[in-house]
Amino acid sequence: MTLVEVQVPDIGDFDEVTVIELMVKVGDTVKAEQSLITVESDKASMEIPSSTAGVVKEMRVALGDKVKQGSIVLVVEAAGAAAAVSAPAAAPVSAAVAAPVAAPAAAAAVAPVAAVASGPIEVHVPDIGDFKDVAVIEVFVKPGDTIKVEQSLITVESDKASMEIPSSHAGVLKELKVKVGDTVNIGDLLAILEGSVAVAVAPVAATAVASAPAVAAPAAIATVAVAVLAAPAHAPGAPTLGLPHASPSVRKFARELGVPLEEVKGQGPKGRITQGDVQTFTKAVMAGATQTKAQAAKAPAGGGGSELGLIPWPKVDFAKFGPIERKEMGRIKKISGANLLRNAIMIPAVTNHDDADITDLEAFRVSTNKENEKSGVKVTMLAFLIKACVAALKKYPEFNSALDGDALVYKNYWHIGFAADTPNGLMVPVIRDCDKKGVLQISQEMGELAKKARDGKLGPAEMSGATFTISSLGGIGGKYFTPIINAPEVAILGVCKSTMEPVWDGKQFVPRLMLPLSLTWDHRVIDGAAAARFNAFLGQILSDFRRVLL
Ligand code: CAO
Repeated sequence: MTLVEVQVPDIGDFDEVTVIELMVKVGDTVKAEQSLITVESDKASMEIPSSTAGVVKEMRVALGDKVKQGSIVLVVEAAGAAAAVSAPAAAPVSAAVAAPVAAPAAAAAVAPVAAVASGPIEVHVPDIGDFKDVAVIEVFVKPGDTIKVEQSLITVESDKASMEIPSSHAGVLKELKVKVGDTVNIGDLLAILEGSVAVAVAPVAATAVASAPAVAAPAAIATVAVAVLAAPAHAPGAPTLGLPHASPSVRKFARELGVPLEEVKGQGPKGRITQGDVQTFTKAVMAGATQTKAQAAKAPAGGGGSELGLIPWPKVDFAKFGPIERKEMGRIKKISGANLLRNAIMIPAVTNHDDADITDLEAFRVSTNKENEKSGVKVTMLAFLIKACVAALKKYPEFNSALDGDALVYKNYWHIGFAADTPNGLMVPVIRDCDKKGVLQISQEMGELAKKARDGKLGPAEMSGATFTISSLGGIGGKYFTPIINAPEVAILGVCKSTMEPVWDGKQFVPRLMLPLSLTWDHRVIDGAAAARFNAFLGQILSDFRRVLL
C-alpha cells in the first residue's frame, strides 16, 4: 500500500482560493477523478478531483483554508499502483487552450489594446476549455449599463463548475446577445458595447483573441473544470451536495449581507439561487414577513413559528385601523417571554383546580400580625402557603424533581420561588431552605426579595435554584388561572383571591374562606391522580395547619 498526497492541481494564476466544501472524510473510499473539495475564488467555484483511487487516511485542509496549486488536500492510501491515474497536479493543464479569460492586469503588458476604444466592440465567449454547450444561468447586466473591464456579464455553469464571464472591454452595453437558459460555446457573441467610455486592457473577445497572444491566467479555471468534467461524480445539473446552488458572486453577496444561503429558495433554473432571490429574502426578513432559522431560535413570544412548521405570525398594519404607538419591550420582558414560550411549548402541562378552606388559618394570620405589630414583620398568606407546599413536596417528592433526559433528579432541598410583579415585568426570587425556616422568617425574606425585585436589584443568585414555584394573585383578584411551569421545575402552584363561600358541612351551609388553587404539572413526570392527591393534601394542611408538624 502506498500513501499518496493528493495536491491542488494547476489552477492558473489564482494565488489562493478558499476551501468552501469538503466532500470526503477520513475513512472514505475515493475513486480516481472523484471530487474531493470545492474551492472558490471571487469569479468561479470548482471541484478538485482526486488523482488517485484509495482510502482517505488524512485530511490536510479544513473549511475556510486558503489553498493554491501544490497544496496538499489529503493523503490517500492508494488501492494499487494502477489506481493512480495521473500525477497529483495533473489536472489537465494541457486542456487549457492558452487564451485569456479574465483579462488580468498582467495581460495588459502582454496584449495591450488601444488605450481608448470607440465604436461598437464585440464581446465574445472566451476560451472556456473543453466546455461545450454550457448553460447561461445568470445575466448580470442589461442594455444601457456602463460596463467596466473585467465586470462579470453572465454566469455559465457545467455540472462541476460555475464561472462568471467577464467583459473584455469597458463601454456602454448596447446589445446583449444571450439570455438565461441559452447555451454558449467558445467564440459565441455575447454582447455589443459602445466603446467610448474607457480603456480595454486585455483581449477577451474571440475577435480580439484571434490576434492576441496567449495569457495563461484564468483560463485555468476552465482547465480545472475541464478536468472534473471528464468524470462527473454528480448527476449533471444537480446542486452540489450540501452547498447552496448559487454562483460564487451570489454566495459572496449573501455572505456580505449575512444571509444564510441554505435558507433562500432559488427561483433560477434548476432551483439556482440568484442575486434577486437573496434580495427578496433580505427584504422579507427586514419586513418581518419571514425569519432566519437563527432568529426563530432566539425569538421571544410572537416568534414566527416557522421552526415548528406553523403558519407565519399574522402581520397587521394596525395603523390602518386607528392611531397606534409602538414601544420596544424591556429586557426582562424579552427574557421572561422567551423562557415562557419555551416552557409553554415544550412541557405537556396540565392544570388541576381545587379550593382550600383557609378560614382558621386566615384568623390565625390576622391575630399573629396583631401580636407582632411592633416587630415590623407582616406574616403573609403566601408564607403559610410556602410552608404548606414544602410539606406536600416532601410527601410527593416527584413534584420537587427535575427531568434530566430519561432520568428524574430528586432534590433533597426545598427552595421555593415566588412570582413577583414588578414595573419591569415578572421576576421569580427564590427563598432557600424553606423547610428549615419558620413562617416569620419566610415572610421577612419574601418582603425583602419582593422589594429588591421591584427596585430592579435582584442578583442572578437570588433568582436561581428553585425546586418549586408559587404564583400568587391573591392580593389582586381572580378565581383560577393556569400558570406556566418554570423549567426545569416540574410543577407550579397558582393561587387567587380567597372569598367567603357557603360550604356544605353535611348538615348545613356554613360560611368558609375558600382559597382557589391551580396546580400546573408536567405530565411526563406527574400524573393526574398524583396531582389531585397533592392538591387534596395541600388543602388539608391549609385547613388545619397543625398537620405541617406531622
Ligand atoms: N386571598 C385574599 N387576600 C390575599 C391573598 C389571597 N390569596 N393573598 C394576599 N392577600 C391580601 C394580603 O393579605 C394583603 O392584604 P392586606 O394589605 O389587607 O394585608 C393584600 O392582599 C396584598 O398582598 P400582597 O400581594 O402585597 O402580598 P403577598 O404576600 O400576598 O404577595 C407578592 C407578595 C410579591 C407575591 C405580590 O406582591 C405579587 O407580586 N403578586 C403578583 C404575582 C404575579 O404576578 N403572579 C402572576 C404570575 S403569572 O403572570
